[in-house]
Amino acid sequence: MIGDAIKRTRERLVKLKRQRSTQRRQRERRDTFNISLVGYTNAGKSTIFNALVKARAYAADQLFATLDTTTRQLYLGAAGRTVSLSDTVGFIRDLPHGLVDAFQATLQEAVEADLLLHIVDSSNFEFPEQMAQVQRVLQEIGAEGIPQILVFNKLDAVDFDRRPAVLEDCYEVEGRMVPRLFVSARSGEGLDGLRSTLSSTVLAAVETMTPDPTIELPSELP
Ligand SMILES: Nc1nc2c(ncn2[C@@H]2O[C@H](COP(=O)(O)OP(=O)(O)O)[C@@H](O)[C@H]2O)c(=O)[nH]1
Ligand SMILES: [Mg+2]
Repeated sequence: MIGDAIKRTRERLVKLKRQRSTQRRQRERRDTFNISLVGYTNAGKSTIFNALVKARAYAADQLFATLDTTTRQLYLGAAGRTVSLSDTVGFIRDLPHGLVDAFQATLQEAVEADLLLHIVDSSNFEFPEQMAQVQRVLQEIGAEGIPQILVFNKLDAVDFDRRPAVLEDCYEVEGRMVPRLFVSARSGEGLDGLRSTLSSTVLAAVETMTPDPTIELPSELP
């Protein structure tokens, strides 16, 4: 009987521990600024993620190379802040049966983000359709209202005569003007610009998020 009681208590402990760590993770998410990389499969999300955090998430020319979300802390020197950056799987339509559950977790990260980096393969002639598909998925999961920055990647693979004159501008996405940057995760071009845009965006967002300490709350309810 004592052996049974010990076993049951152990099991309860394990369960409690798991609940605790889930709660801690949720608390941490609330207290940090969360950025999620979204975009069509093969746009270069994992490569940009690696370049920004210098981690080694798997980048490969294949569908669904990464099924689960990878999250790393990213220090933005210009903002004097650490944010959390999440790599996600590609937002491709018509998911193969059985993969939907695996995608659910990664899509959840996107919904809970404070900012979405929408990565686009600018060397692919079908990028407008791919962007539209990503927007549709964002809408389906209720993430269409989250602020976005468009990162037009693979600038090194864009033909010389199609190269944009300026590397930072705005681009219309469903009637909204969204900040856009051209980068090459491969050559590193534009990544410093991306870091400084992230810093200023995070600073501006955090300023409006932090409650004004000069406003006094009533200490007693009438
Ligand atoms: N030419 C070029 N290829 C890139 C660039 N960024 C990523 N790639 C390649 O595009 C493929 C897909 O990259 P990956 O990061 O796995 O894309 P993801 O599916 O969006 O995560 C890989 O073969 C990368 O090496 C880039 O800036 N230029
Ligand atoms: Mg990837």
